[in-house]
Amino acid sequence: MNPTLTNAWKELAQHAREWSGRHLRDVFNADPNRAQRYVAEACGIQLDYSKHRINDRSLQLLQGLAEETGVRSRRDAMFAGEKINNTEKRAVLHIALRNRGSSPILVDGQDVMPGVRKVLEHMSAFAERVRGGAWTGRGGQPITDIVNIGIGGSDLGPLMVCEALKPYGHERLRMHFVSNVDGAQIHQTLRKLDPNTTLFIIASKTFTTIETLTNAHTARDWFLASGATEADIARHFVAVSTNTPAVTKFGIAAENMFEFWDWVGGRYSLWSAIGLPIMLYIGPQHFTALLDGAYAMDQHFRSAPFERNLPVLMGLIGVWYANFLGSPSLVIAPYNQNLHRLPAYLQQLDMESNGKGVRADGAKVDYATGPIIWGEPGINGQHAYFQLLHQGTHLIPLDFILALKQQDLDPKHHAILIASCFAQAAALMRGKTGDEVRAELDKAGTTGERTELLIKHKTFEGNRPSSMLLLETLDPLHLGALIALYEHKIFVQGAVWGINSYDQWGVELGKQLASGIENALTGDGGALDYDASTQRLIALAKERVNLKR
Ligand code: G6Q
Repeated sequence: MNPTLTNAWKELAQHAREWSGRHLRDVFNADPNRAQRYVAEACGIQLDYSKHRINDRSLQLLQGLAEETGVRSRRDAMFAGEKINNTEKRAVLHIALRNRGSSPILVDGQDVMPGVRKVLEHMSAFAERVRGGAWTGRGGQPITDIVNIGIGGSDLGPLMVCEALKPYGHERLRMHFVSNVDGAQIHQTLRKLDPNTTLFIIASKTFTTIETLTNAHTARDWFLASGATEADIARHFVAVSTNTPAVTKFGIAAENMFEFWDWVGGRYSLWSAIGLPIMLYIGPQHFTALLDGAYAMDQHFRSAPFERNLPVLMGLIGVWYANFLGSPSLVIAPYNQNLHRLPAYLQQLDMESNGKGVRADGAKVDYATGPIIWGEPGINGQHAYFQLLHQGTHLIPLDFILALKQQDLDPKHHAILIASCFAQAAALMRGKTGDEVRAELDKAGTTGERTELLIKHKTFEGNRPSSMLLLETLDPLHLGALIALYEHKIFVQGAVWGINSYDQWGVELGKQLASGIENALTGDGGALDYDASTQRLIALAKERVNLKR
């Protein structure tokens, strides 16, 4: 449905006018309980949303919008295995991958849970052997290095989680992730490795992705060139895919393939066999805790009332900024170093899901949809992009993410980390008035015209909103819950906007276009189907560099 036709949308548009000219500083001053009231908590994650341009009326209207646009029934349809990915006619069941309940989840009348459990057992048995040293390379030595070759959804999730959970990693195993088809990445990685103790995971849902297959063939050639035989491949190459024939054709035996299903979207797949590198690195027990955390968040999303439901609150606050306050962007600022790949991971998760201009029913939207997601670890961001957030001309809300506790915690470092995070959120909200700057300048002895000039530059408008997401600790359980929180936040927004968050035709286009140009670059023919600019670029590349298939 078109959300702009709902009553709530019209009232929200009206209500948004009340917010123009209102400063969060005054909103806090007027309500001494605001800091306590605008906090929600679930699964060891606290969401403080008090520093947003919202009040009780805004929240009530936004929840009304969720009701009118059918967020509740769509959520239930997803959990029931209905084919809510209508363009690809697929169910959307990453929630089944971490389902700890005993009820079946049906797709086309078939319970998917036995298959899910079987693959998890296959992964665990394999992981135990590799970790324990029983699975050896061709020379009989234990595996020391694991290279995941995959891209997009088959790379970012496992990479982000392995980085986030480094303190839980196996001490003998070094993890490597190769995604880019730029040969520099695979060659630089291979240079460091011993073929006799390296295990490659070829991760591709389709097993047709050119980047992954090119890197996989290069890895196999490198392995064979070291003196290994075709028969040795079985001990050094495993695959994660939905495409058994293509995996077998590559030379990987069926028993070394870990299966998943078309109802797992690439960017939602780290809970499936795509998470194999995670399980190898942190072990089956910690991997199970990751699933448990996500399952707990699934239960919260399914059952908590909207006014205390974390994904619903975050989703609706995002809709408020995108559609009523004119903000096109959201910054992800984790304050823990091990979460340094979280912004990139969430960038894909959100932008590939909700970067859509057509509703599920085929109608073109005439309202903003998915936000532009970007960011870097917050503490580094303070020394870089935060300037624009403080004094630039765009309204860009932030998600501050901070784990209160973590492994490798140095209290002295952690105090500075936490202080910086809280201080930034406070400064963005509060700003700094001209009078405060003047007082500082007076104290420093600055006078006259210079004072007047500096006041203009050193005044911070403030009124810049943010969420504060506090994790009790950064461990597998809380990380699982955090990722699932974002998955469901994206779901809520997609449901309000009436779009299909689970297809990715933009990604498919890229895959199609590259193969046509590659033919033109490596063959004799031109590329007559392309525009003049692209043809000129193709001719230039052909003239300057020797390319081959
Ligand atoms: C994810 C996207 C995309 C996909 C990659 C890799 O949702 O569809 O990022 O994961 O293009 O695809 P394969 O796993 O099929 O190689």
